[in-house]
Amino acid sequence: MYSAAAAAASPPRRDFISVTLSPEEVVGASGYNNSKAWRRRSCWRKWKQLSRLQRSVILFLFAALAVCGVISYTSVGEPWKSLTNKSLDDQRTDPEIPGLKLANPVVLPAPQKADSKLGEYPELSPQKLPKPPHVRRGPSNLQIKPPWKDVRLKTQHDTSRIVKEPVQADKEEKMEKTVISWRGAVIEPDQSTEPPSSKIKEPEKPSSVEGEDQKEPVPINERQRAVIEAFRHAWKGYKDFAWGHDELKPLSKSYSEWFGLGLTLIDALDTMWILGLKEEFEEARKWVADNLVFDKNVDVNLFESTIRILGGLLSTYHLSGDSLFLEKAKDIGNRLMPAFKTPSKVPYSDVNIGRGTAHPPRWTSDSTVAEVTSIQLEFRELSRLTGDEKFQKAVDEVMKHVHTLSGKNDGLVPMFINTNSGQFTHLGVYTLGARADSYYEYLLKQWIQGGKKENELLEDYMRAIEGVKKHLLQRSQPKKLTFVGELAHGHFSAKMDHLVCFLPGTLALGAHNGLMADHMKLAEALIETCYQMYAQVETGLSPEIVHFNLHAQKGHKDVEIKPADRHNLLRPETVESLFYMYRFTGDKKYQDWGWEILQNFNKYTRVPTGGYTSINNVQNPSNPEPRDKMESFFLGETLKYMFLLFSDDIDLINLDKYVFNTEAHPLPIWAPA
Ligand code: DMJ
Repeated sequence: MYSAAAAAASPPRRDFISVTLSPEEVVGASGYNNSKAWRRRSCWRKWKQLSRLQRSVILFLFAALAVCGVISYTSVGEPWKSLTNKSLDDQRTDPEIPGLKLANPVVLPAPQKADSKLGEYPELSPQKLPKPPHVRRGPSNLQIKPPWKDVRLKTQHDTSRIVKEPVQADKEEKMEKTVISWRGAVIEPDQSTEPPSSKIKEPEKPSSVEGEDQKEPVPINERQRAVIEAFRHAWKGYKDFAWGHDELKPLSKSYSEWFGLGLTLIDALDTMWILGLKEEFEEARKWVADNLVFDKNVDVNLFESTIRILGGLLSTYHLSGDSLFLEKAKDIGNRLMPAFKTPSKVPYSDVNIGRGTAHPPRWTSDSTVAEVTSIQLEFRELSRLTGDEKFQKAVDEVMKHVHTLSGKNDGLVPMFINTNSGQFTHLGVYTLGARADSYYEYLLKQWIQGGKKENELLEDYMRAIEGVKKHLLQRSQPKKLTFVGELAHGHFSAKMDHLVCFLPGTLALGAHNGLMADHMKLAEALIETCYQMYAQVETGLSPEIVHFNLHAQKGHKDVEIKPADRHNLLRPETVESLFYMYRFTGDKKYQDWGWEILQNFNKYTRVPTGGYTSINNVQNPSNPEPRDKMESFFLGETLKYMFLLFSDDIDLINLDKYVFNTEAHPLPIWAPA
């Protein structure tokens, strides 16, 4: 474990070079004569006295030094340039929370040509953050080690990786260099510009088998052990009373069905893998092999089944290398495709996976914006793995369409979109909570997944964050917490869903990937707020929705809770953001906050006979009113992010290699072609 104090106390390591001088070389031994002519003569004499071999060695050393000098100049040059640029960028931003300085409306500069005015914008470079104190052991092509040795690598792919033809490479090089710039962040898609979809030719291998490294497993710590214990307790309830069903009802010792597809089991597969729960994983795998059948006359929600089932199967395939999960992923992916058969190609919300028919909800022909724009990571990855373009084409089309739509407010999107017209509906209401949240998350994450080449995604993301700063940020009283409110037809509401707490993590991820430094500052402020949404409540657990006080009133905290909003569904967003914040800053307070939250989950939501339950009243510690339901995301997300938060091993799902979908299923970042 890292200790900043210990590091500061330990003396710096010193290296010594010993030089032996002959007596006449010692100053004073032969008298001091420092004339230029004497020094030149003496050097030449020395040189002549050397043997031929000695002279060759010295000349060779000089040549080697010169080569090293040239190499190190070029590699030091870039970071130096970006550091200089970063400080320029910093000068342009507000020293506090830049978003609160709303006086200057931000305008997205028109795309610049690479050769014009480039000097005006700092180059995009990974933000320099204090190095976190994590253990890094050796190279890590494989970020995560299988939790046991006899791992079954059942992959049946014998296909080779795509080999880029020289002609294509040449073509790319000659392409016009378009530069996307956003107040200082400049993206030069120099080798890019071709949409990834057109490059899909052959299936890819799972990331787990691409490069086995020799990394030793990092021992788990006490807090991680506590997460494992919590997981086992939850799993016991599921196994005893809900095995193979969607969700556990831990109090009534029964289950509820949503799609009838073993939702909790599938959502939890990769968590078990990451936590190293071999037996549990094997048992669950057997259920998938023997019982998971998608040929069922059942309506499923496209978004929910994509992020939980398709996402869960894909990530488990990557981690385990077991082709069973890819086969199942292909099956469900194909069965979800009818959703895209709409006049506008904006998908319907529901699909009957047995009949191959899709439809919107009964009362409307609208879909939710977050739902149609947060299925992309999964479908794109399915195309990459299968070599079948149709999945990616369908979801990319939705993004391209949404990119061009009117009705946005400085990058902020309405909550509904019509599947016939393809237009936004219910205009004028903007939130980062329910129905819009993961639209923003997936803009950034798709850009990262695709190797940071798809400029429209980045452009939309950057514009949206500026929109958040301009329209939705406010400060509460008395603690001056920065929060993200909502805008309804020009009226600001100080309401914030717990769902919005994904945002600090996403902002931090963007900053880690080279976006503006003020995103990180905003992330720091917002995660503090999300933590306060727990800390200021009687049970230490956040309600579903809070309202912030904009005016100081005696005896009032920052956070107000309405009776209808005081439930807690065991949601992950705050823990998720704590995980990102700890990974990128190494600040242990984030782990401590997560630890508090875990203890409060144990105190108020744990059911003695197995499982955890959502509660109705976070304000009543003596009776939090259990709701009798354990959501699948408690195992899929909340406990997984807890475990990762408490880990000091940055290779345990390395964030430069994996991107998490919105249900915490890690998918590989595509390597550059
Ligand atoms: C999850 O299904 C996903 O995180 C989704 O993006 C939002 N809702 C739940 C968790 O709260």
